[in-house]
Amino acid sequence: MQINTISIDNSVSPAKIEFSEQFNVAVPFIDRHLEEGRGDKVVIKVHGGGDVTYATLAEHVNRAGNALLNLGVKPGDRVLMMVKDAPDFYYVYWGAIKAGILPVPLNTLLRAKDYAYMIENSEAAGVIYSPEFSEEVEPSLETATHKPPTVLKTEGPGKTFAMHMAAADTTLEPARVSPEDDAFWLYSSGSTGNPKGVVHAHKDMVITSQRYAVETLGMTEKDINFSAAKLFFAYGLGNAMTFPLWVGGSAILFAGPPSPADMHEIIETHRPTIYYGVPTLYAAQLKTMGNTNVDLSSIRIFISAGEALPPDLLRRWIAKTGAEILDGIGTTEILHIFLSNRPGEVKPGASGRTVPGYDAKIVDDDGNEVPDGETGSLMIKGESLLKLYWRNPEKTAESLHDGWMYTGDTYYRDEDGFLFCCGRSDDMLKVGGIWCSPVEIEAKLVEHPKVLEAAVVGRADDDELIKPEAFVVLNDAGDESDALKKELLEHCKAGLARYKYPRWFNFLDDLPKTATGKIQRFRLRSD
Ligand code: 3UK
Repeated sequence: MQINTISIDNSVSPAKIEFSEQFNVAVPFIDRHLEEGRGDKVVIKVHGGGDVTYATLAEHVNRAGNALLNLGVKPGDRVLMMVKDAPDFYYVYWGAIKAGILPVPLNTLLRAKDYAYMIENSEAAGVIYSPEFSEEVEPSLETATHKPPTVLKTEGPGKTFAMHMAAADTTLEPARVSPEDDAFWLYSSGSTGNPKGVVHAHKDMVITSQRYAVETLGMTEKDINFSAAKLFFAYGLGNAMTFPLWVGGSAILFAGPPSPADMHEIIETHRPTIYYGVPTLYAAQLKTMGNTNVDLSSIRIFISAGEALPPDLLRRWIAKTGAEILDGIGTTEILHIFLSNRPGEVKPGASGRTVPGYDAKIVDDDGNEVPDGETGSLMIKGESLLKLYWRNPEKTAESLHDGWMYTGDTYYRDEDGFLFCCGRSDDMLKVGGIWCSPVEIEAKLVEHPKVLEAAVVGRADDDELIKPEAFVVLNDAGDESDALKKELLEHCKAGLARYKYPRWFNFLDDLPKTATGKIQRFRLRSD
């Protein structure tokens, strides 16, 4: 019997992908490259030093998997990762998967309160974190009512996961699992309530890599991938890890925040062939390029996702660089991009057409498909959809219908089959490509002693990119001042993830509400 293998039949379109009954995804993504003679090939280029070959990767993945098992973590257990973009991320993630343990990469920009919730909600057996994030991770471990038995920093002074890896065996039998078994989780935010654990199966990374990276982008082992979006996002996870590992290519990793200057330096130094950004960053890069010449000639494909790429920004980018950007939409639940523009076939303002293997339909409130040109709710069918939301059967039932998933986005389709995004069907915002819940920012504002009530909506900035705007009702109307706006700004910056603070503040006498007292955010939007 074949185990841990995939067969791809290219004679049909889309290609037919079949998995062996026993299938651990770490085998084709990690071990296969040694069999295919890539042992000495560099898979990870770390900006600032330290290349990793496929052979070193495979050895460290085995060590990491064994280290987790030696520490008492069991197959099926969850290990939360607050790990920066570095080879450690690959080791912990794939070591866990190979051992049948579920890695859960978390957004490293979050705060202690967010982590405490995820530790409790996942009942994690382990937490592995980069020392850079101690300030938020350590207090979360103190306050969480669930205490993960294994807590280790990746590196640094004291006991580290690296020490456990060094002491562990270099060979590891892949856990016997099936293509449909749980492989890893990601957390996704919602407009109300807490983040939800999105459970993905072993087969899902094969699907996204084959459907998007190979069949849509034509990625090969020659490609050098550089993602401004970090590995902990589903977007970055595909760009900078699963896609290169699928095709036998390589990725450049950079642990710092994605400033335009650093992006340009890395591009010129390491000469990537595929670059993945978000609209906010492309806008910032354009501003920086106004004064300098940047050599982007190594890049054959520029990609944008996370939020819609404004047509004017795309036009300005093409005018300046001569290169197009491929906008595509993905979600954590579908794991990667399922609608995309193609090289040479870009429509400004569109998310593109369906990626092979995915079907899209746009439906009205009764679930009936609407004619082309009419807006409705975007639903997607495909092979990489989440299995379920962890311990949230209501949300699972609400989102999944006969293999179709509600994305929560409003779209229309034109006569050429291009799909255009018209915004969210809920109040959620994407700020710099990252989820931002108005409810969370409102709750933070209301914590301030002078604030009675608050409402937060999205407002387009000069680049047509959405940022949070706050409408605040004060306890004492007489307190309205610019000094108080500044105080509220500092209050938000101190208590929320960095990207979530409101960029504009307004004072109102009262908020627009429904008869049942629900805030009508749409009445505050300026569009
Ligand atoms: C919005 C877009 C318009 C949209 C993601 C690439 O962003 C990703 O996943 P998330 O779960 O957010 C999903 C939501 O973000 N969105 C993303 N891309 C676009 N809206 N145009 C776009 N190009 O509201 C969607 O529902 O954070 C992006 C790959 C994998 C991903 N998970």
